[in-house]
Amino acid sequence: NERYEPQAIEGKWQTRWDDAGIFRAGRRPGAPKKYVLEMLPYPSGKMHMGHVRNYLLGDVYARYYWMQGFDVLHPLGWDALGLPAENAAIKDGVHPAVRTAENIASFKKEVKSLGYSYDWEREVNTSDPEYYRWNQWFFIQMLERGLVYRRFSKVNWCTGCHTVIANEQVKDGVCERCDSPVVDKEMPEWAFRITRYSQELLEALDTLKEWPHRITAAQRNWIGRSDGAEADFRVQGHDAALRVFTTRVDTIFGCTYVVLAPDHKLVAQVTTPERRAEVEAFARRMAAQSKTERLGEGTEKEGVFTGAYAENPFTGQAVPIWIANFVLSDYGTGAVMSVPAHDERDFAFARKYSLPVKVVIQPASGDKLPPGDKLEAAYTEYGVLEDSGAYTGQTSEQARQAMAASLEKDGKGKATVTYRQKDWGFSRQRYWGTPIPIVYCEKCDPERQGIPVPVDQLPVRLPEIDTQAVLTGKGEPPLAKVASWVNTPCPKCGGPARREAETMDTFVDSCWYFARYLSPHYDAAPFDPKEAQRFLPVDIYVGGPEHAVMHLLYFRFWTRVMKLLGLSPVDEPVTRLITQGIVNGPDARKMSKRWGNVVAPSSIVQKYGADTARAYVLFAGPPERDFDWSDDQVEGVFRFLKRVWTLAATHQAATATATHDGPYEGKALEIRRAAHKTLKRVGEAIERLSFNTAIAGIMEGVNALYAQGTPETAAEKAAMAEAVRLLTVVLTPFAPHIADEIAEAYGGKDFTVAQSWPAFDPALVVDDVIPYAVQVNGKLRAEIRVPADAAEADVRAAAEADEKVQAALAGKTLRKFVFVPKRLVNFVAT
Ligand code: ANZ
Ligand code: ZN
Repeated sequence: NERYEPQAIEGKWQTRWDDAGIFRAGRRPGAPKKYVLEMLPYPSGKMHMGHVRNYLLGDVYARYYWMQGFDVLHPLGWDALGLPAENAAIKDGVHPAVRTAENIASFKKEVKSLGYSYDWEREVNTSDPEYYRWNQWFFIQMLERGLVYRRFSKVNWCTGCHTVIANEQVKDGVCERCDSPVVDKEMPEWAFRITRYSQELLEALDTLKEWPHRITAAQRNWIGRSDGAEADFRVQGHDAALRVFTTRVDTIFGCTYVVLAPDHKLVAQVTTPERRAEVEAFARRMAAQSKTERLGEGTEKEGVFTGAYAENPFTGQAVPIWIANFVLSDYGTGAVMSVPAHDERDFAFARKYSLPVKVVIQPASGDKLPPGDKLEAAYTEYGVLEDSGAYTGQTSEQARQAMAASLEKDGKGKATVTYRQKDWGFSRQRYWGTPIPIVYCEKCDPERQGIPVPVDQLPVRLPEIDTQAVLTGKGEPPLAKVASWVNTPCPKCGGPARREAETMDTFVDSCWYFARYLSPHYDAAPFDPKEAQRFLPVDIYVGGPEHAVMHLLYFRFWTRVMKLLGLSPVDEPVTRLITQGIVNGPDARKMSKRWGNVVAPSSIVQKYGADTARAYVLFAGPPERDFDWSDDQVEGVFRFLKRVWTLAATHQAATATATHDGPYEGKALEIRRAAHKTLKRVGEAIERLSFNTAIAGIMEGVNALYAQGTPETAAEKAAMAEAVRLLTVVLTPFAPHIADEIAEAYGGKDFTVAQSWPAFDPALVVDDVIPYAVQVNGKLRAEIRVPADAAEADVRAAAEADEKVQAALAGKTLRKFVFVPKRLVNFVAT
């Protein structure tokens, strides 16, 4: 066929791939494995370009790895439970299960139209009782091990969604999803004791070498380990010591007073008779204030002297004991050592009450601070100790450790570790979630701790409901209204009991779905441990960076639980994480209904075919960066595929069966050089996640082949036939349909993806390699070596792949890229 008509060939190949089962994981049992995964979608009705891009990034690797001889697992499933379907049901009365099934069907059709290499036999649907049964099973295992517990706590209650939502979902006091105000509510709730793993989760971040730095940094910050110390100050004239908590024990020689919370238990004991009236009045006034009043931004720091003195554990020096509004009794030890020279709050307080200020830390730079009485502001950085006895001259870091050790040795204190991370409350007052497998029986369980449903009675299924009567969005949790379901015999005594009416946060579903794909219908456990041995961890995981701290932390936690339960051998779920950038509309705003700038994938597939849609989205920019949609570029990519088609069609009759044994010279050699260089370039670009330059490389290769004109001799024809076949190889990850169509026309017997990725001939790719200097903001950061004729995009990609350059660019926004051919590149970033 002379004309490139994608619509005429794409469906055919999709069916053939499916029928042949070429994407079935496990079909190469002896080969090494690769597990390529994209974050499972929430099946809203329509697929958008963000999904297209997400799955493509995985798809390129999956196909490439098949061609590298791996046994590849590349599955897709549905995050089918959750709020949006239930909120929609409240509006229009359509049962969430019905809507979800429809959405999945239409979403899946769109996914299929793009020709992704999924193993559809592994499809998982989290709203299927066959799936959520294992959420319940995990819950019970974790309950038995103290990793699930019931607590009373202040929760974030969304007044719009009528449910508890996670801290991370509250943005400036309103719900991230519905923009309604979020209020505090005291409620019993179920929680996972994720904090038992805080330290492990933190330490293991160092092993995640192939995760984007900003994701591991966000997790580190979220876990928020803080290393502090407790130290005892003996109270003079009393047989008592007050214990302070500090994160800066290195400043202890600069402590000039200590402060107790007004309701600290030592206050009454140590206050001197002459100070008693004033201290008691102050404490009473504080007791009448709320925390926010006491600690609010505009609240002036105030306090009173107790009349008593305490001795610094290092110097024995006596300092006055105060009480003040800013010290809380329920944080740390309820007592603070104040170091006005090095803490802003203490500084303000000391100036206000004319307490001494003593400098004990000097900047590491060598600058000198003025003496305490001349100091204008606290110096709060780390530095070098002075006037600190045996510790003088040490750095803050050294002194913190040495001083904590000394306190511990003398029995006067210890080093402490605290974490900002909290346990994960996962109770939700919604219908469309996994029922929590718990029963409350007044007789067997008067404390209402909850009795777990016996494992052999799982799953606890969601009941059929009268949607309009139950999903009202008001009052008690929906399941509490379903009498026939909520009333159940007690598993212990058989007497009347009630089920837990709350359901689980859907983040539970996404904690372990990647393992369910291993054996999606296994029914002896959540998944087959033998398959876990084979396929875990996930080698490549692609998803949005917005999941940095919830999903990506929760599923790391869950992976540890799966190991604890003997199900899986791995500590970490994912080796390499790729976070994709956003697809903006043509107007540089994120594609969204709100802006009316959405380009529907189906419209592109219909007009240009899936291959153009795929190649364009991958060509438009590096995977981790945002890009703005451009219709012109879509056209350009379509024209490029047409050129590929025409090249193949033009030479097919004359060359497809050509053979040549002898040497290749002149034009024949040039054709081979162009083909092998392209092969090399594309393979290397894929390895370093530079799909845009891979496609640019194919484009240049095609141009180079056109430039050679019509092959005449047997050698030239054989070279051209080889070149076209190699083109189909390199096109396969990006534009697989056209690749298979051309390969077949050239006598290919098997799908391109089932062939092995050929090695390029080193003799054909030799090029002069030259050094480039890589600067960031004009400063030399690296030197890279690239082919002398490398295009700007390749030089840039090679520069961006350099670790030192990445480190220098981390956290910055690129403003400008300067390219001086054959000499240097410079990234201007702020
Ligand atoms: C001495 C010191 C010197 C401090 C210095 C800081 C800087 P984070 O990091 O939030 O844990 N603190 C301790 N307990 C307190 C309480 N109950 N109420 C109010 N403040 C309290 O904060 C720990 C720091 O907060 C501690 O370290 C203590 O002040 C104060 F140059 O101790 B620091
Ligand atoms: Zn009972």
